[in-house]
Amino acid sequence: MEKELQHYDASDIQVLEGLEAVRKRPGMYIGTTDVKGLHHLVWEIVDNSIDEALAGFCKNIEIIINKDNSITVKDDGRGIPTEIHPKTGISTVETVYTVLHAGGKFGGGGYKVSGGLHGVGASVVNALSFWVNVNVYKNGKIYEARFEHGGKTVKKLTEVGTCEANRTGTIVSFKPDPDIFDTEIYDYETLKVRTRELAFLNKGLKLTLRDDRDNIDTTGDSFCYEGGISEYVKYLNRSKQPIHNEIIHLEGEEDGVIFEVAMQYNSGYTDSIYSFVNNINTHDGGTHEEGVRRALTRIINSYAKKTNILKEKDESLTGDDVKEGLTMIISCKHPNPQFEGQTKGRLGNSEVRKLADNVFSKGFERFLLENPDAARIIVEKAMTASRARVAAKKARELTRRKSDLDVVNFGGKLEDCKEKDPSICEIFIVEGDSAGGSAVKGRDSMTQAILPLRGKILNVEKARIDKALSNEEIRTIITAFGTGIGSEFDLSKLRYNKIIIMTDADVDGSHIRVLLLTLFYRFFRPIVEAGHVYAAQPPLFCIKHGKTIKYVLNEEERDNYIASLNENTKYEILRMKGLGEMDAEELNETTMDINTRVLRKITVDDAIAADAAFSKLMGEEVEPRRQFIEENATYSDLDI
Ligand code: 1YM
Repeated sequence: MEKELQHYDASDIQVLEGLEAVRKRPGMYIGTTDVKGLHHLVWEIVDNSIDEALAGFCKNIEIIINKDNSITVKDDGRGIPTEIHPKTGISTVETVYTVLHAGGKFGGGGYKVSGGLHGVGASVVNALSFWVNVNVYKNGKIYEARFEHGGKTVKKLTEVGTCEANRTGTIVSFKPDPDIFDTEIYDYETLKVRTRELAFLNKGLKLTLRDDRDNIDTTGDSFCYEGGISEYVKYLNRSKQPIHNEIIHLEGEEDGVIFEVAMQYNSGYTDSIYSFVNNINTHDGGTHEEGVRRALTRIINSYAKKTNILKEKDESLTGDDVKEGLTMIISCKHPNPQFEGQTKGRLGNSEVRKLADNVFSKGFERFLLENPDAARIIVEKAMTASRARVAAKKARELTRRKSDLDVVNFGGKLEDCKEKDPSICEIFIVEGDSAGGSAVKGRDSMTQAILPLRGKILNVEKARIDKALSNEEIRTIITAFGTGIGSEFDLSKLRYNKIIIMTDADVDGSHIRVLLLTLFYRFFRPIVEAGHVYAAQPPLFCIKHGKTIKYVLNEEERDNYIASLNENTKYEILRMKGLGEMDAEELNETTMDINTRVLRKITVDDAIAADAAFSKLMGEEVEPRRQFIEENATYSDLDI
């Protein structure tokens, strides 16, 4: 469809296809008729206002959700032309809203880029609406046209009043047709996210969103960013730690194609690179992204070599090395974009690759030369990433080789279970060798494997993958799980259905548990998400009376139990000291036996929230971590 729309010319502006065609196959024009399609209508109308802003005539756009879930979009552009259109014999407003292939080449002159439906958006919205009302302010007059029931004109463009001589603009209201859409309810947050994004992508343009459905007086949200995509980068990095102050912003134009990029590195290890063409997210990249990536790698390498930060003997930095911790927005405005791929999420225009490379390499090279401090930090970050990549590869090969061997006894540490069917196997990761010893004796050796840990494992939040992999304990865990890590991770290879962390009920135990969870969260997130991770709950007290021995998890249970005892029972309370001090039988009964033990499932409901919590907990800041461990020292709860 995209192709067909892009290959018409001005002489084709005639009724090629009635709006009925749009109603018959709405999916062809707006993708879906679910809640997504419903919201899509708004952006088709807003697109016309944005085009007017890009042409330099519009500064303010207002979007309002009305009481009846209809939408109003207002702009202060020139107003849609009101004259009779020579080709159709009806007003241009009516033509734009009722003729499917009108738009695009209309009006002529000015800078015009379009995403999405390339100018047919207004007629598509009209076709899929119960009613549409258009008002144009221009020449001191107010004009109005109205369409109902899928775009049938019920009021031709008419003068309905006067306005201040210098006021211009367009106001469009529409109510989506309930016969077409599965839902009629607009979601404010959905509209807000995209409204904010459009403000970032179109610097200086003010976009306002308001919800008039509730009776409470809402002022809505207003977005206007003079810094454009630079402010977008700043926004994305808001809860991260940038490693240089400046946000690098580069811009260039050639043959009507505007190309812009903004970037800043943060101390993290992942990248956030988003690219747009005519304000549309190009999820699958394309030539604009390729040009930048190529130039970024080339320029950092040449700078690093020139300044001798990268030595002769060093390996060249790869594309992956230079994007570690990079937050970047690429925005291209193109008069004739070719969207490719299954979901049209890839820019295909080959000339853009060169433009992107040129603009980026010139500007970025200059930035590095003018900001030697930032340049050094950026290059050194890429070099650390490079070293980590090389070391991680070696370590991965090592663990891979190990896992090819008989895993039963590797490293002499893992006491594996006999059963091979993962669905009934469990692994206990146990704090300390002595508890490990008891656990081995007390386990059900058919289905329960034991992996004792010596002391504390490495804090992986603070360490890169290479350092983590050089840690013996971590390597053993990776090999035992069988899933691999990183790009090689495969959940289906997990060798145990339950991974049970068994640590003492004290501060050290809590600390080890948090370290393990951090490791799992960073390297084996799908295992946590799939609910395979548990914390064992060893008892804190043992109550003996007569021949009875009762284990309880905490003070509350202890007190309740004692209260339940017969008044003249002469009883004894023992505080359990640690896993290591229990004998095999005790450990089995209290903590391991599937019939008597208490396990707590570790869940990650919200991966993003968990990530933030882990960063806070495990990052550089000592105080929040200390507080957390102290608060959790009673072993009562650990909610990630
Ligand atoms: C709330 C929706 O549609 N604004 C809008 C649309 C147009 C113009 C200005 C406009 C464009 C041109 C010249 C031009 C459109 N005009 C046409 C067409 N807001 C909204 N604001 N003069 C005014 O492109 O040259 C289509 S959209 F085709 F008639 F020119």
